[in-house]
Amino acid sequence: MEFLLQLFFLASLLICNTAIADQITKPYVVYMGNSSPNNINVDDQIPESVHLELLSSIIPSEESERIALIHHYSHAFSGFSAMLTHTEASALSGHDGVVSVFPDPILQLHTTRSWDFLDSDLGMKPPSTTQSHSSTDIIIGLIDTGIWPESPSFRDEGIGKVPSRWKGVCMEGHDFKKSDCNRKLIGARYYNTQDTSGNNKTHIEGAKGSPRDSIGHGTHTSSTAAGVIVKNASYYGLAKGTARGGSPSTRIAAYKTCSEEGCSGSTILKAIDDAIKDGVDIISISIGLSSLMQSDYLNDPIAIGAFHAEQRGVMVVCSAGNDGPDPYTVVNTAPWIFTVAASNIDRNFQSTLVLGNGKSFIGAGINFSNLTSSTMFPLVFGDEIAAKFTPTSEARNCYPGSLDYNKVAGKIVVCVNDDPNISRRIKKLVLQDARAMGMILVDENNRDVSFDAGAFPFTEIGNLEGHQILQYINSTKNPTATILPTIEVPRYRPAPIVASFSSRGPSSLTENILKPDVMAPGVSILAAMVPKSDEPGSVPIGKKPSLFGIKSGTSMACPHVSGAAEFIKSVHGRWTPSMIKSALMTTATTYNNLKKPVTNSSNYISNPHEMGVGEINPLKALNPGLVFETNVEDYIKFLCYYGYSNKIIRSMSKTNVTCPKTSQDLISNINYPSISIETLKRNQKVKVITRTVTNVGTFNATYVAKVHAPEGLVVKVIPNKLVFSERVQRLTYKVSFYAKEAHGGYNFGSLTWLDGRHYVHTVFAVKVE
Ligand SMILES: *[C@@H]1O[C@H](CO)[C@@H](O)[C@H](O)[C@H]1NC(C)=O
Ligand SMILES: *[C@@H]1O[C@H](CO)[C@@H](O)[C@H](O)[C@H]1NC(C)=O
Ligand SMILES: *[C@@H]1O[C@H](CO)[C@@H](O)[C@H](O)[C@H]1NC(C)=O
Ligand SMILES: *[C@@H]1O[C@H](CO)[C@@H](O)[C@H](O)[C@H]1NC(C)=O
Ligand SMILES: *[C@@H]1O[C@H](CO)[C@@H](O)[C@H](O)[C@H]1NC(C)=O
Ligand SMILES: *[C@@H]1O[C@H](CO)[C@@H](O)[C@H](O)[C@H]1NC(C)=O
Ligand SMILES: *[C@@H]1O[C@H](CO)[C@@H](O)[C@H](O)[C@H]1NC(C)=O
Ligand SMILES: *[C@@H]1O[C@H](CO)[C@@H](O)[C@H](O)[C@H]1NC(C)=O
Ligand SMILES: CC(=O)N[C@H]1CO[C@H](CO)[C@@H](O)[C@@H]1O
Repeated sequence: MEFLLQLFFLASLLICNTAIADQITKPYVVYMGNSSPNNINVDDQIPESVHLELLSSIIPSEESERIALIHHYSHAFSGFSAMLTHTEASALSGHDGVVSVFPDPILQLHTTRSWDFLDSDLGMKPPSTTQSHSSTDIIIGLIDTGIWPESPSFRDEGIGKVPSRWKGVCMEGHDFKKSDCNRKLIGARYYNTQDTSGNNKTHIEGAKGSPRDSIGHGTHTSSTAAGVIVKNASYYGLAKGTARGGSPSTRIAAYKTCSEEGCSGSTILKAIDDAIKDGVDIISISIGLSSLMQSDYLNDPIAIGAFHAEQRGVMVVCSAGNDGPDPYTVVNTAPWIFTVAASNIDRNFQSTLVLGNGKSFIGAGINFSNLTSSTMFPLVFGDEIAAKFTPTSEARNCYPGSLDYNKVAGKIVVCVNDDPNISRRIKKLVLQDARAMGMILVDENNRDVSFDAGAFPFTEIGNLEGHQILQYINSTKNPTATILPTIEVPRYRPAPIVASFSSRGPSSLTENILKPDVMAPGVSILAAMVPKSDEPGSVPIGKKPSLFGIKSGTSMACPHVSGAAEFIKSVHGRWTPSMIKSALMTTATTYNNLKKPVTNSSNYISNPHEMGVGEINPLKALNPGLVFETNVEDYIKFLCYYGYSNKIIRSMSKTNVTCPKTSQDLISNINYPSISIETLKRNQKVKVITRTVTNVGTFNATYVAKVHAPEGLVVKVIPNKLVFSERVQRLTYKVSFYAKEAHGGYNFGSLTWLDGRHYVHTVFAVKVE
């Protein structure tokens, strides 16, 4: 009896809870497909009243104050965001004309997992020779944390007047005036978003919004993508050189969608809608969903916005994410997005560790240490100086609260990194707070990305060196050490190397498109920064905060590709986004500066799931010979094969499509500049893939195919010779894969078209079962 009562009680609790849960409103995005046929001007707005009417049909009239839109999408696509209960959201998703309804996600900036990594430099050689005949009218939109307009990277001397087709605005806000925009920074918008209470929109709009960047991320990415040339830029003397964007004449429009807490998805979608309407050519987004949160393209605001941008000829370049090196971590993987992985550059920062016995070790790190090799300090291992009642397993990791402060002061402390939860930055703060003299971090995995410890002596070494140092500590009564100031190692080899943090393919949504697409510099990138000190000790004593900063992340790689795309667009003004993407992909290099295959950070030859088709080479991409055009019909086919209904695709494309058949296998056949096949069975007959290339080189070119395939995988190209003439500009060929003798798992290889002048390099990834 009692048992039954309890059950009853539990059940009523549950019912109660769901009832309450249903009263709770939270922000949702309601996506309603294309706004109008593509040829119609994006100015033709959908009136707000249309969306309000839809809302009022599902929100009870006694709660009419909730009939309000947070964002209203009306230019390139239709929809809105609003505060809804779960039930209302479900009701809406069944509504005619609604494509998808999903909770407004919080997306992350792709700088670093925390504010942990720090780095430097420009990997791209300045394409200045071709500047003379290039157009200066390219406009890039950066969806990011805003911009710090005073940076020398955004000066407008020598830049012509604002292109007349620009329809954007320079919004005024807190500490941001119209006059902060100029002929370089032509537009700036911000959005009031943090509508978590959901009740009073006007109240939130009163908050002190501004396009001004207070974090530094957007300023850094903008200057990498399109900053003007600034001579003698450096980070307190490090990484000294000329800072510049990919195409210094490009105009910048800043769309601020992120704060310290992250970026609201509904706001990013609004910014994309605005950027398309404003007239940008390229949108650069160094932001993404967490790799664990991806579930569907139509629940991902970047995928939705980018689809409509692509439809209207606006290119969207995105970062791949920083969740590597595990597989299936890449994000922003829709085929209409250009997905960028991160590599190091040919510059490294080293800070040398000297032991009392005279041995020295080269570690990685950026520091403004004032120590010298003539004075040694006591050296201890965190393990030996645990606080009372603290397990040594925590002390050896230098967790907050784990160390006996009395035994830390004045010493150099060795810490290990068994658990990635506590970042390098936290450990450094722990030791700094305990008045340690310096820190030696033993960490095999993150050494490729130099950590900026500011004025605190810091170095990071691998397990092998770590073991030797612990042995030295054991071997002597009074172990001592010192950490010398950071030196910069130019012309560092090998470079590029795939950065350890860079998210890896294959994509968790479909393995029939190869992702990431390409790799670009994203480790230790020097670019404009907001000159302020975030925490004590980050600015060297007696110096002013630096105008330039060193940062790492796929966030830093993405604007390098956006900059390269601007550069190509400035020379080939009529090329579509997919032609530019193809040019950058088929000319990418898979070799490093030692003329050896590119490796990952543990020295293995890297594969296309790590680096895509390779590191971009913007100069070569100007003259690719052949390009793969992926057009809107290809993307519509993709949506069909992926399994979306005719109704959804018709709504997204405003065309009367009827999907031919639905099979994820067919995705491999859309005209993409790389090939990926999710399953090829050993006992299967050949699998045939079709591709069409467009000749953008000279007439009368003849290309011959050359295949590189792993042992056992038979790859044939039919025909293996392509003859172009004045009349024949496009040619189609087939590639067949036969796996009877192939190794199980992913097989990687390439097919290159050669005409004596061009190498049109295409990569394939085939999973054999
Ligand atoms: C919203 O806030 C404004 C300004 O603070 C106030 O005047 C207004 O009455 C509020 N509206 C609601 C519905 O609470
Ligand atoms: C370059 O900057 C440094 C400080 O970082 C300064 O001392 C030096 O005079 C500058 N050189 C030129 C040519 O401006
Ligand atoms: C590098 O590649 C090897 C071989 O594919 C792999 O085992 C290793 O985990 C990779 N290392 C990193 C850091 O990605
Ligand atoms: C290094 O600089 C710090 C901060 O200015 C100072 O307290 C310390 O004594 C200096 N150390 C040496 C060895 O000069
Ligand atoms: C680290 O984080 C993971 C997942 O967030 C968690 O499972 C694990 O317990 C954490 N480790 C420690 C030592 O806190
Ligand atoms: C140092 O000594 C401790 C205790 O004697 C021992 O557990 C540890 O393995 C030694 N470490 C090395 C690197 O030899
Ligand atoms: C759309 O296509 C279907 C089948 O292909 C056809 O029956 C229908 O008439 C078409 N509708 C329009 C508006 O073209
Ligand atoms: C291409 O070949 C045709 C026929 O051989 C010739 O008439 C034409 O001049 C050639 N065009 C170029 C650009 O070489
Ligand atoms: C790389 C770098 O800036 N190193 C600095 C470390 O700190 C010493 C002393 O403050 C400077 O002389 C170095 O230039």
